[in-house]
Amino acid sequence: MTDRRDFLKASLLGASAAALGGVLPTRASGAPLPLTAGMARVVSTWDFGVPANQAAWAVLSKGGKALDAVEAGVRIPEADLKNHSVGRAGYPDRDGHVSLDASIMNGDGSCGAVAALEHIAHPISVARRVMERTPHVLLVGEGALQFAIEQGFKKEELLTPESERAWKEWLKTARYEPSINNEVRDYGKTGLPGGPGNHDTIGMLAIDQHGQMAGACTTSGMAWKMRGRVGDSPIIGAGLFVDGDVGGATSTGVGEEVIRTVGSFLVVELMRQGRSPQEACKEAVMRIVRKRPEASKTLQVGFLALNKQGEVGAFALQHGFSYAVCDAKKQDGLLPAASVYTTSYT
Ligand code: SD4
Repeated sequence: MTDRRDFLKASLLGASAAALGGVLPTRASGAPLPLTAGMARVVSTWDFGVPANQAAWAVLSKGGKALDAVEAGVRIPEADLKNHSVGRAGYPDRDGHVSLDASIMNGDGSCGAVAALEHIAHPISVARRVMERTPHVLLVGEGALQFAIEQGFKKEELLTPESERAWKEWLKTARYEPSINNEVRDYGKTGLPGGPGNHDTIGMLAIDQHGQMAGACTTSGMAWKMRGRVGDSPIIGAGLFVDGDVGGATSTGVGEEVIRTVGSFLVVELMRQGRSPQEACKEAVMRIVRKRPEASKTLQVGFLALNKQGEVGAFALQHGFSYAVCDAKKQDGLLPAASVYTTSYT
């Protein structure tokens, strides 16, 4: 029964991948094959991962470092005024403040993060400075802002007129209902990075030509969240984890569920025990299903993983999670992830 369901889902996914102009399937799952030594690859969450990967690829293809690539890559959606779930123009909290979370991690275990950071358009670059210029891993709120300003980052108003309008519209009901973004979106076709939903994080993982790995994760978090709320994205082990001996993982969706299961760390540890990236992502999602069987039906969580051989896997609770893959063969691949629950395309 399960096999038949999986088979049907795999066929549908293959068809969707073709429709999206994705990477040509090289395995039954549609995921690209492992890399040979000296080749680079970058993967990231959602359709806005396509242009982000291209910026990362500009670094990787010249022999640059994975760490520089992931920072450069995720700065693209952070700067995108049409993207309301990452960086500048992110939707605010319920009190109208845009507050951003980000983390960055190297395969050698060095990492940095910022949470509830306001007024700075590129939290990922502040996270990198935390990693490289402080003895700490995570700075939050006022302290993170003070550090950013000391480091020369510009203090700006991040609430755009469009985001402000959306927030005022939301205030009419003020109901907090994270939506499941399960439209299969294509960045190029819809022109709607971030889509109509009220959340979506970019998580990016890269392996460079020297075999080094790094990851980055950045978000404005759940739209209309409580002031001071921090999600999984800046929590090392939850929204992002990279161990160069094994691989990396990142997550998107309702961060509370990912924090409860320390999701990205779990995915990497499962890979360490021999699971493929796909199997590891699926098991991390199933952990949420088993712990919270009812809640898991109504919310989205997706994991994306890249092991040190360059194999890629992704899995989500709900249908509609997509991930972008970029390497020397294809720079604009977008693939739909397999999921536990299948809801209809809208
Ligand atoms: C958070 N995980 O703050 C982020 C939001 C997100 O898709 O990824 N949404 O909980």
